[in-house]
Amino acid sequence: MANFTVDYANEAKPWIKLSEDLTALSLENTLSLPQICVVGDQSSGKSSVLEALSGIPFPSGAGLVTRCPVRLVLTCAAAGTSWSCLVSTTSSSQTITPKTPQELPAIILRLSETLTHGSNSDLSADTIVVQISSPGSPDLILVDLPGIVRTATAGQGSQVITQIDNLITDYLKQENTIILAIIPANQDIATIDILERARLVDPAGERTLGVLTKPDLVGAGNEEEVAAIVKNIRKPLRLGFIMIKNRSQVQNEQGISYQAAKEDEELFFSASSDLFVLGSSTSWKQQPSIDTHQAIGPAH
Ligand SMILES: Nc1nc2c(ncn2[C@@H]2O[C@H](COP(=O)(O)OP(=O)(O)OP(=O)(O)O)[C@@H](O)[C@H]2O)c(=O)[nH]1
Ligand SMILES: [Mg+2]
Repeated sequence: MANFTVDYANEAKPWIKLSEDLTALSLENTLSLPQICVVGDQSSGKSSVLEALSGIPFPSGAGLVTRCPVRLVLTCAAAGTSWSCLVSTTSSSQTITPKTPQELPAIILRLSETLTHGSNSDLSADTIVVQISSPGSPDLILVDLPGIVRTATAGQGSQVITQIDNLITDYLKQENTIILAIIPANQDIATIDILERARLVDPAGERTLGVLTKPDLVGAGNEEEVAAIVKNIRKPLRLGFIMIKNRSQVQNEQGISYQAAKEDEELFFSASSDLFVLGSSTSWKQQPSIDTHQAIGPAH
């Protein structure tokens, strides 16, 4: 395992460096860089999954929250170096240096507002780049994207739908993008088109993983249907599905910590494995955690 980690880090580092150089030149989307992207409907829980995966807090909540791509570039620093972070955008030379991860959501929201010229219903294809360097961190690029919008709401022009569509397609079609297709478990999967969109760009299913969110909101009587998805029966994917429970809106408002949310998730799954008729297999509850929250920064 240690060898794998060292080999992986050696292989990933030049890519991360290339990504930084291309981003500085606003060319990050012209070459296909290895990266993990979260895609799915608005409010499906994309940013929450990214936060659970990286340990880095992202803005999340009701309505249209993520309004431009947020590229999180994690690099492993030499032992003894302290946590450092630099936030920038691809459309300006302004940089911000947060002291702790907890400052990030507010900074990201502020920059989103600048990129969308103060309109909270608008979107921007300009990217917010968060570069974090810390000893013990994996070398990884994760991208948070705005959600798919089907109908424009008050204050949004209909061009928003096409704008998001094009933005998502630009990321999906890159051959080195791992697609985390985020699907709320409390919605009928027949109404979710992200799997079809992923299939168009990844017909062999080599880089698409299904992630079911909000299992705590599944309506009574629908558990078997959800279990059939997790067991890869209902909408089979080559890489299958995992299920993850993140903070609810109420827990967000209560400000419960990352650690407390993880414990709550553990409790939820141990109490509801019978409910979802998932049997003794443990693969369904393995999370895509890269266990970075301790390595990446001060506890939060
Ligand atoms: N109950 C419950 N709520 C969740 C879960 N995951 C996310 N949420 C809530 O769902 C809402 C949307 O979560 P986000 O992570 O912001 O979703 P998103 O897909 O990034 O949203 P946009 O960026 O606006 O498209 C928030 O209020 C979260 O607290 C979950 O597993 N269970
Ligand atoms: Mg989001």
